[in-house]
Amino acid sequence: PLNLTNIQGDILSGLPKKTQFYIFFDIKDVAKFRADLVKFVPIVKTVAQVLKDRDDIADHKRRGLPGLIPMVGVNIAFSHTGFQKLGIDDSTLTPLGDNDPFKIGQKRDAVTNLGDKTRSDGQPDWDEKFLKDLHGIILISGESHASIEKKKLEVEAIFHVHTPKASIQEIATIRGDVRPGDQSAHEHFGFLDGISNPQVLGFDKVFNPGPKPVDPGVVLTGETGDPAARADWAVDGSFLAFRYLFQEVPEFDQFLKKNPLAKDGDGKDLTPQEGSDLLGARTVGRWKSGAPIDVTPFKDDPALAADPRRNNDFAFQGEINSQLRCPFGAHVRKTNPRNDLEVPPAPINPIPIEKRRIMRRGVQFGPEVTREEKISGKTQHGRGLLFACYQSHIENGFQFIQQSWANSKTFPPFETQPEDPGLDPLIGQGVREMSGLDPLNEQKVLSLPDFIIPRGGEYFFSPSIKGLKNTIAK
Ligand code: N7H
Repeated sequence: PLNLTNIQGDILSGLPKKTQFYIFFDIKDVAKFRADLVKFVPIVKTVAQVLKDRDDIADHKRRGLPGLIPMVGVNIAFSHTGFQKLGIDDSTLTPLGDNDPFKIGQKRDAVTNLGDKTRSDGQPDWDEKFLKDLHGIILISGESHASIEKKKLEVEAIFHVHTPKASIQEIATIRGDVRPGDQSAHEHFGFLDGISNPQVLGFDKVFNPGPKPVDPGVVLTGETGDPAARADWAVDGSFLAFRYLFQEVPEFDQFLKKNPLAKDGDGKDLTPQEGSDLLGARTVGRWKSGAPIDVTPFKDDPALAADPRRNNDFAFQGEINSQLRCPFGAHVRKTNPRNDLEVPPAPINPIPIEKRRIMRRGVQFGPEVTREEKISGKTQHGRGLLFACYQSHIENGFQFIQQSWANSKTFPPFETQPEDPGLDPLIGQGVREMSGLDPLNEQKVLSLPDFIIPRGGEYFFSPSIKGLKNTIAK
């Protein structure tokens, strides 16, 4: 069984997440940092502790007590340059050597593999702060701003930040917040998120119908299913791929408004509002409620969306080789093609997708859309997703999904279909064109503006507690 007291909490269970600080830091003084880390490790929240927190929250609710119980969680992860600075040999974390995404770092990967736009000097067109080397990230999450502010002061005190004895320097601190009210689990475009994450063997107790559970080594280094040999200290960790993704929400809404579908796939006339909603659902592959369009293609079904036994139970098999129910390029079909790859006769060569699964743990940042933005259709305030996902191999997970699936107009591959699927309409980088948005004219290609723009990121490794305590701290 997995040692849940050895694994950082965000990886398997997700830290409590109403509000989160992402603190990107540089190590200023290696000896001091390693000494300070001895005091920091005890406040790192493990999976076991997150599960205990959840029980406490459930108990609090059961007893009908008011408000939220104060609850914070702290995690830490390091980049390759961070390990270099610390003088720690991380070679078992980079099995691909000089091509390993962890080793080259996301700044270079963004330009060579991910397709991010570049500036004239060849750097990715990112926020300046992310063009520096970032040695690590500290995540602080909790139920209120007051709790995480307090925890941040505690963390800063441990590393003597703002004093001459400082062992780290904060390069950037970004606060993420779930959205208010009934939008709390929805991302900024309005779609329910966090429905489909891999169910992990040896960890999850209840398995809901959906993609088959994965070996723990798909997410955790050194566990069953991770093909790489890892040094002892590097076992039970996970790679954290972070992306600073801005979303142009008013522009997305205007696009849907300007291009409503006239009819659904049954030939039924739609009102402009219904036509725009269906178009939006077909870019994502789910309705805003979360209901998958592969199951309920032309009409939202909020009860289905809310039912964990049904809301992930689909595999694009309703109409093999067809975009009638769900476009090939729809975001959830691109990023988890399910039977498109796994089950003949649809795929040319069946390929298991287990090793492509990622554990998504992002949080929204930025304010709600204002009235002026709604009226003008133009973004005036930065907002989006602090995208974060865990996996045991970046080249199998995040990097592969972005480069080989989202950015590829011929994926998923079908022999019998004349049209290319096109890029992922939300995250695909390149010429964002996509077929299949109109269910009655699958070959029609629509061009889409860039609604999601990467402005930074890095690859980190989130070590086990033992790794932190025995190898990294001193
Ligand atoms: Fe995506 N969105 O609002 O449309 N994503 N995503 N994502 N995404 C998913 O099924 C979104 C991004 C995946 O197993 C849902 O839980 C936004 C990146 C994967 O069926 C919605 C951004 C990558 C899945 C969104 C963004 C992925 C997934 C449906 C950026 C990887 C699960 C909710 C701002 C490279 C697929 C759900 C599955 C689902 C949205 C980014 C991957 C609504 C707004 C960069 C693997």
